Amino acid sequence: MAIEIKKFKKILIANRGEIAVRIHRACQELGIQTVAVHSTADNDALHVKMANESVCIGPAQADKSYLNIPAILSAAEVTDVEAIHPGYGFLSENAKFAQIVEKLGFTFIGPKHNHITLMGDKVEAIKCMIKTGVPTIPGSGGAISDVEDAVKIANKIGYPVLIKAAAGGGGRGMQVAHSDLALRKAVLIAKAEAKAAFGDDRIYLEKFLEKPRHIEVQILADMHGNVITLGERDCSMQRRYQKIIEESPSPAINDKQRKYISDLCVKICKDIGYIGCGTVEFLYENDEFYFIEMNTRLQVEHPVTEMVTGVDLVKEQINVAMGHELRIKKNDIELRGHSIECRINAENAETFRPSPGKVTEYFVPGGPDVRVDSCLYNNCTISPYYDAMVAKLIVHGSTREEAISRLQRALNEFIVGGVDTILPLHQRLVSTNAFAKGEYNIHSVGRFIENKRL
Ligand code: MV4
Repeated sequence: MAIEIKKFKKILIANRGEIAVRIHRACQELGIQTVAVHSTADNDALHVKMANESVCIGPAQADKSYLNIPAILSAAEVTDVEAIHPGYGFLSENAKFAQIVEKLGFTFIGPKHNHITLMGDKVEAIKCMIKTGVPTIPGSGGAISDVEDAVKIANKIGYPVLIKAAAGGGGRGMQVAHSDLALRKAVLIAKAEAKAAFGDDRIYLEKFLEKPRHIEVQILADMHGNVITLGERDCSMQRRYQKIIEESPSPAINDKQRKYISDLCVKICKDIGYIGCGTVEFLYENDEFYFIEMNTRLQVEHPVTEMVTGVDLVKEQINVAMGHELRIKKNDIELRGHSIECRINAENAETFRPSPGKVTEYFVPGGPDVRVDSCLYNNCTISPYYDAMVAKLIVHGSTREEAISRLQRALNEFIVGGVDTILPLHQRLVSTNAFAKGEYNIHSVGRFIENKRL
């Protein structure tokens, strides 16, 4: 069957903040007009100022605006766009939204809704990976039927074990258990919590990995059967499931391991017929990789991949959605140098309390191989209603050492006045010996905050 090539003239960006700005920039370069949607709290937001048109879709609370499907669809109708880009968060992994967008004749700039559904169900995703031959963490390999089932599996794989919600993801609804007694209690708690949070009480069990790294692979796939991987990102520098520093390539793995996970990801995408951009997440411990989740969206940390591959992921994502073939078809894309991203949250660097308010001074670092993706401008206001991440500082260097010194230099130049940011935390983190050596895991930042050492 011939694939219809569409030419988008106008895209609605169903998001806010730095990612809405990022998507707008890609559209401009492709000669595509943009429509911003916004809440009343975002009347003066940068993404609204930059867009060619804008529509107010509701009050400040996200569920009444950025998550308001009828309001967003109405905005798409009245502005006569061909496509909707969901960004990350909000409606980006809402399969029902993707389905209704397509049903109304718009293009959803993302994967097919059935792939969002598949990967949103963590139990089904793991079953799919087992079928494809992707290594997963020893565990139940499916939903647990009852408490005794859980105890049996735990005794087979050994404690500690981790209980996860099938409808969870991103760390929501997890419980560690170190004994039969604790497990019996945790299963009941986890089920009740999953039921309350997701309306789905299915849970599954895995061996708890004590000191893993979080390594994820970026993929792109088109409608013509081409699948490419664009290297990996190491996202282990995180606090409470929120990544704060990401880098590519991972300082922990070698080229042979890189090729191994890349090949796994190509196989996954080909097996399920995945289209669009996506990320396959692995935990890495003791030289082994284990699949944990697949994200069916553009991610916050996509710029580090762009810096080492030279590929504009957002433009490529839009091109693929129009039915074009990927412009880069070889799978062994060239990875050049090293890139690191620091997420700049408007939070106190010690207490992590959000710090909304007016930005009274704003100076952005510059110089070679420094990039800032941000929604800030001088005298703008950071709203208390949304995520505290207001900017990302991304650097590139020919080596990891060069990238780190450039990052230190750029962090020192960065000024955000009037509100607290975690810039001082970043300065301390990237100046540790452990970070210089690339020796960190998912617990390192938490420990650093407590003991001032990685
Ligand atoms: C794990 C784990 C240890 N063992 N699974 C947290 C988010 C979700 N994507 C999976 N997560 C984890 N799964 C087993 N069997 C530790 C984590 C985890 C984590 C993973 C990635 C990045 C940050 C994390 C922070 C805490 C726990």
